[in-house]
Amino acid sequence: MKSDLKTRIRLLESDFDSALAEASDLQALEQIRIRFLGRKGLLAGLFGILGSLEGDEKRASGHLLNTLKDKMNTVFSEKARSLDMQSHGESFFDHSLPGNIGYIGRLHPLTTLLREIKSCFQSMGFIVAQGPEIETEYYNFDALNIARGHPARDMQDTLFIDEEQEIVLRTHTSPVQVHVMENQPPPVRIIAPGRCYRRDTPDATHSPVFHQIEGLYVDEGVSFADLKGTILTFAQRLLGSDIKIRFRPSFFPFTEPSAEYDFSCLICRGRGCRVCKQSGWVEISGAGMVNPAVFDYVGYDPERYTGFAFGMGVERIAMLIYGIPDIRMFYENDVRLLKQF
Ligand code: 2U9
Repeated sequence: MKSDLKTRIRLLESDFDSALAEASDLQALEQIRIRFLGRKGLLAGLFGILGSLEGDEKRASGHLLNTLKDKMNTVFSEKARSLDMQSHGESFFDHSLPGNIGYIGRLHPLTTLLREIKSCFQSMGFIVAQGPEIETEYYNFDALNIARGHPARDMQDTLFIDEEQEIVLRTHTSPVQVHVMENQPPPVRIIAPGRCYRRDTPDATHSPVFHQIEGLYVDEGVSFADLKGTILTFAQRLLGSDIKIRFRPSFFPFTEPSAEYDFSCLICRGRGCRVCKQSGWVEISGAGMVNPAVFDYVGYDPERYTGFAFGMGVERIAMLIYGIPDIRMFYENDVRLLKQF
């Protein structure tokens, strides 16, 4: 009897679902109500059997039957409402159902980080400057004291649009600073964010297209200490007040003296870990005092004005912050990555 009643309950549910699915009008539905839910219907018949059971068996089967009764009444009512609305030429829509929120789009992690970096410098009085991504060799190289024959200018590193016309895809956003200085006297306090292009074979740390933010501050009396204070303030506003910075001597044609700057490791905060190879430091980018030769190109008096400049690769910082192992992941539009931000 026990397994018989539970089996009959399952069969009744299956027969009811099939009959309801086939019902196409209110008359057919009424027949189903009488057959399954009526006072002398199939469901009432199973409750009759219940009366002959005892103890746990009776409790378990009673629970199954009451659950089935609630379900049959609910789906029957929804079917009746649907057929009733159809008979009036309306389609049934249960407005009490939860909304289908779907997938809410998000900003790309590079966009978010670009906005955060810009905000750090804007809070220090820097203004965002934009410029063309297709540049002449003059603005991308010559005006930055990058002489003809310099390795950065050859075909290995630069994407030429028109070699004869000396048109290139900019390899950094430095040309933007040149345009700004050509068009205004000091003080200049700008950051130049944007896409840059290099003839690089894509791998885990190189991409032909990447994002840079460069900065430039030119005025009377600007010093290397101002550069260090600006980079430190940026690092701590972006990554936390415990972050430290350090500068190491370097060389760039457009800055003298030049330096590379490091942040204390974003992960271990300077204690040493796999990311910083136990050094406690991660290299970020380069900076320096603007080379007076650059001022000559834009007509600034190097006896009166000094300035500092810095660069940074946005993908590199994003990979450190978010722990992304491969730069190419930023451009694959894989929702499995983008949904995590
Ligand atoms: C002007 C004068 C000087 C911008 C600078 C760097 C150092 C630097 C890149 C290295 C790879 C950024 O991380 S990266 O993508 N750049 O290290 N850039 S100083 O100096 C300028 C810019 C404009 C007129």
